[in-house]
Amino acid sequence: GHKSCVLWFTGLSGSGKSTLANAIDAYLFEKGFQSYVLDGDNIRHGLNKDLGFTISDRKENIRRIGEVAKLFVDSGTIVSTAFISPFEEDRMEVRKLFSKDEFIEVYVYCPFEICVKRDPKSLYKKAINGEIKHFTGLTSPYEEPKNPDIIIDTNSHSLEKCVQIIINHLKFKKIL
Ligand code: GGZ
Repeated sequence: GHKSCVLWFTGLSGSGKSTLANAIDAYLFEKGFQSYVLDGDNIRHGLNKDLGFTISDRKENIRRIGEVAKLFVDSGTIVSTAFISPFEEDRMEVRKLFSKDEFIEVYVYCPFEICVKRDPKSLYKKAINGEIKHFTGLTSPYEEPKNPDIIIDTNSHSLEKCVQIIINHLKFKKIL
């Protein structure tokens, strides 16, 4: 068996949050553990399709995702959330929904210039050309986590190494 928790990934667009969350999910599934990923695909297209990218919409986005993540943790699942979640205050509010060991904030660090270079969806290009308003890191702020439980540098480590760092943390914390 295993304990439930939320792996709360935060970082810039293109930093690797979804890639990492999905790789963790695949690892846990393979071990027979109960795991689920919340990301833009299943949240912003459904529950939160009324929300855009203004500061107040982002805050409400994160608040709702925190509540949904809590339901998953109550169900016994290890839930990985992959949202920019740019504001320290909002991440702190979500943390309060959980017990000390249930909320694991993972700062997916990647230098801004590298994210711009990666630009897998050409969103930075569009934002630089003014086609997308208030884009994180350009025209909307990203507040770095002050006290993350884990920092992962996706520019310096392979995906496999990043997964291993997180799995080791889960084992160290006796979640797995
Ligand atoms: C940032 C945007 C924006 C703007 C669309 N700013 O790289 P992606 O595409 O797949 O991830 C980004 C995602 C950000 O949504 P979140 O729900 O994670 O943001 S927040 O936590 O701040 O509410 C990006 C895409 O949506 N996207 N417009 N203006 N990212």
